[in-house]
Amino acid sequence: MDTSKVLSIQSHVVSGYVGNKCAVFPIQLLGIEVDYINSVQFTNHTGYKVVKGQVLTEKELADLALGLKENDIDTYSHLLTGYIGSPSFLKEICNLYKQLKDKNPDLIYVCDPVMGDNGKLYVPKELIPLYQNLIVPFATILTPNVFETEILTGIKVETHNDIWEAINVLHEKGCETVCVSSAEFSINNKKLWVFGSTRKDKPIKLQIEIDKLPARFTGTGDLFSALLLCFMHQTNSDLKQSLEKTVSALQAVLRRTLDSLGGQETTVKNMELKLIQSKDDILNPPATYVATIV
Ligand code: ATP
Ligand code: PLP
Ligand code: PXL
Repeated sequence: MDTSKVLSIQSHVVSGYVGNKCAVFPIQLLGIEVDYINSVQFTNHTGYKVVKGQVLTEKELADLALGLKENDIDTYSHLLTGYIGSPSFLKEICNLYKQLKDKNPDLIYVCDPVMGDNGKLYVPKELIPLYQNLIVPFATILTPNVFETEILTGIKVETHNDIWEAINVLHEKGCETVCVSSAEFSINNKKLWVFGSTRKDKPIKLQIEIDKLPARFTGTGDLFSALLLCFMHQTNSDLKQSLEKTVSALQAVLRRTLDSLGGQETTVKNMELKLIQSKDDILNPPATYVATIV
């Protein structure tokens, strides 16, 4: 029996799909147990004109961690984190990581170091050194985008070579597996690239080229990290298969989301991911993308 259990700490939205709403369904569908802490409870993601709701404080997170510990229900195989809005909350996540690691030395930490995109930082800059010093050395799998890769390493990424150099720096800082979840290069703005590298057991470097769809989605980074966690587990950490399945399932979700528009113009509401409707593609990703070994 699979005794794996994930603890996912991410946003909850009442309506729509980001954060835990993107992560919990695929993880359960793929047969892994998941407990989840909602770092915020908002009506919807922040791209809508109004956002109402509550933010969990670091003290409240510490309280939940203590409750799990005191009942001896804090044994997890995986910790998954995404968008974190404040330095003090990130520090409390580090404390919780230590608690879970003490309980299970084989704990796998999948961290999406959400800080920004396209040259724009959307978290307080005080989070940067915390990710650099407290998270990168401990993350088993890190899923930054290209901008976050630059911030974490100080390397300006303009070419594929720069990506590999930056990924090596992250490995040297202690991170076992790095997957750059999306990168664009000015030389070809119709393509997106995903890069993956592991230095564990059998080191491998991979890339996948994706045709960029003509739309802006929300929640795709969160879905990427959740799927990668599941497929790494399912394939016994075969990074090539895991990246291929992750990208293939994700692209199927995005295509279904676009197809559902049936020609209507895109709105923030009709661009919510068609995640539930894509359950078969998540369960058995079509073999549409093949990773190139670099
Ligand atoms: P994070 O900030 O969480 O690290 P990210 O910025 O890398 O995430 P996205 O840019 O949303 O997240 O990309 C994640 C994945 O979503 C990509 O690997 C790609 O498969 C898919 N994706 C996102 N937008 C598009 C698009 N317009 N066309 C095709 N694929 C897309
Ligand atoms: N603002 C907040 C509060 C977020 O949580 C996020 C997501 O990570 C963003 C902005 C960025 O969203 P996107 O990845 O769609 O640019
Ligand atoms: O995926 C990112 C995300 C997470 N959490 C909240 C968001 C968003 C993106 O907009 O608004 C609350």
